[in-house]
Amino acid sequence: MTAAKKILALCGGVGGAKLALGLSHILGNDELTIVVNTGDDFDHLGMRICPDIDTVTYTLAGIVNPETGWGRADETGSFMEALDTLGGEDWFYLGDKDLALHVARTHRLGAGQSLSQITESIAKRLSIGPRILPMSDDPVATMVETKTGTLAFQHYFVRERCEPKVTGFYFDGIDNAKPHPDLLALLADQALDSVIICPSNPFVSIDPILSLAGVREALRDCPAPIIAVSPIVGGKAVKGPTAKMMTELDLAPTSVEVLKRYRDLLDGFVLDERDLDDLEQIKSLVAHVDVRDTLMLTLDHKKTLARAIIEFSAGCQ
Ligand code: FO1
Repeated sequence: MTAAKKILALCGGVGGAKLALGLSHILGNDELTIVVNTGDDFDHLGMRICPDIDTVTYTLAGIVNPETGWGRADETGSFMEALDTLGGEDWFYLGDKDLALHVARTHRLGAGQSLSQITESIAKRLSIGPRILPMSDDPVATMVETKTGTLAFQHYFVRERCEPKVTGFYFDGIDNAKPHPDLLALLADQALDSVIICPSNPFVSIDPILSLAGVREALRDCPAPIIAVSPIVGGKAVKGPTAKMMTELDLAPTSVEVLKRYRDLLDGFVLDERDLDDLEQIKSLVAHVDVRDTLMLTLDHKKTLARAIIEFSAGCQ
């Protein structure tokens, strides 16, 4: 029998959730904790919406919409149709089943439960094994600075379809938000085997987690190897605006630039096999490099990549 592992994954929405799903298949339930960005969270139509937590939850429960990567599979749209008829705000799509989660969460928050308690109880109801942990129980809101003004994240991402040109980001509430205590405890745990930064957007998915008070310091002091998986494949983001944001910020849309965001923290970096042009430069920036097919189109791909990453991280000490 092999010894139990202790793996911490830091994750945003769709891309990160794919690797989290792979990890959940090859690790035991108690071996994996997934800390999720909450900077995308917002209040909408009187409800608290937590897109990245919900994407990870639905993905691990096997009920995510396979076409979008967010929301639920086999969804219906009666609520949106009725809302539209009444002239309600319909730019943010809320399927009927998905709606139940937002209503339940908002109700429980109003009754005084914390986001992490609610997330844990919903995960249990959906028979999810690994622990899904919001980065913080305190509200943090990612704000996108653009050439045409500052936008709340979902307004930029969904309502404006990522069209405005990005000039910067900040995280409203970050100074008053405490990282979830279990995140700090895990980072200080001598038994932790590795920290995996999932292939998520470095600016709006991972940076909010790293910007919480004490998290960067805890990562620097963490005894376990820290590795990041590039969200860039073939010079493009698999999904979402990562590459577009990089270009607008005058950064080349490459894995090298992603690596530079975390360079002070990393022991290892996983580069996609389509980005071999970056290999030499990456080798000069980080101690350990692994080259893989990171596209994760099927469950088998997700499991294969997850297994390879666990093995790679074990050699990054
Ligand atoms: N993304 C969209 O592009 N359009 C939507 O209407 C939309 C609705 C939505 C509802 C619930 C949810 O959990 C996620 C939703 N997303 C939608 C995805 C989400 O806003 C983004 O993928 C993330 O915030 C970026 O990680």
